[in-house]
Amino acid sequence: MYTQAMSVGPQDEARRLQTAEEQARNAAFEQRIDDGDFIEAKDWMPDHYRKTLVRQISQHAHSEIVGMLPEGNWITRAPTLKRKAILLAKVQDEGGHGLYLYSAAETLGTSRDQMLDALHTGKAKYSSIFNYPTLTWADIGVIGWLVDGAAIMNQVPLCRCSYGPYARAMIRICREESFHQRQGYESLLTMMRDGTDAQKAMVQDAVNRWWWPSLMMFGPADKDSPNSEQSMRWGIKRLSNDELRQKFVDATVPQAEILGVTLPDPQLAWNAERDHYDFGPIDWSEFWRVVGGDGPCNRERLSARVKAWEDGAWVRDAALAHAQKRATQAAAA
Ligand code: BYC
Repeated sequence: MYTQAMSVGPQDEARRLQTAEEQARNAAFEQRIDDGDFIEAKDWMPDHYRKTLVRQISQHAHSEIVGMLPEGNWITRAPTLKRKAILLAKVQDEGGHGLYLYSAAETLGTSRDQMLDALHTGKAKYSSIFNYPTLTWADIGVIGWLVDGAAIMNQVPLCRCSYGPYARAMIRICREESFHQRQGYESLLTMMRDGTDAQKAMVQDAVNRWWWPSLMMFGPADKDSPNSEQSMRWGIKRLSNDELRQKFVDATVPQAEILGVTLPDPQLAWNAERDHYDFGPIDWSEFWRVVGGDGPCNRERLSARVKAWEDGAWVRDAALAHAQKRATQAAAA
């Protein structure tokens, strides 16, 4: 019995060889990452790399389509035809971003139905920011300025992500996000320059409510971010959560000064030694509560998504039936 346990049979030998082969594949993969190569859908990749990408890209896709909801609320109430047309285009863009991202995630072998099922059953995450309500028209401008501004800061480095299909989707998304940020800023500038006192106060109130949640978009502090180290090692993330948050604060403070709004942080101050703005502590308990499903609008957002999915079932059925009919006709011709 003892000798049997010690013996190296053909199966053990195969396992040992497979391990050596796997090690070589892993080393070749790591080398490609170090060389800055793009990894493509058909290339070999470690399971953990694939899972990390599916997690991040699908969460990102969910954020885009859930992100349509708070803004969609205001399409019927936009103050002018011009603002309505801009908002319609923006919300439609977010839907498009979701579709590019679901397609990019599908190249990794996960179906769209699986990803959407995870969203609808509350298993998948989406950005915490979309669990806050849009109470006034100024919120729409502030979402463009701060939320899309934070999104661009986070997403421009993703254009250099090591996974080719994600990186290419991000290039187009970032171009559109840039228009989103500018339209938001311009709408706020109009209210702050030409608006009534009540409108100016409305902008300030919206800034007060969205500032901290926007800083939370970048994710937990680096020391509490379980995925960052490996994702940065693989070139999925190029800059850390804290680095991006700092870049966002540095870029946004001067914009707030031009707008004439204050940011709701008494500790916000230029630090010449660091060459950056210092800012106050983030309420991480609020962040984790919202991520955990208990934010102001989590239930409303999820039920709106589930309803849209259920109400759209007949469209999906009709499209499938039509595609099948065409395929049958083509086969018979
Ligand atoms: N909200 O280890 P960490 C948009 C989760 S769309 C919720 O740092 P990672 C827009 C994180 O998933 C904006 N959850 O994670 C759309 C992880 O949980 P799991 C969306 C968050 O992945 C429409 C755990 O916390 N942008 O802007 O290394 C209209 C630990 O975090 C959040 C993207 O998705 C959060 N804020 O880094 C307008 C960009 N933060 O999965 C605008 C792509 C963290 O381990 N994603 N978590 O259970 C990323 O860059 C990264 O995934 C993150 C997080 C920086 C967000």
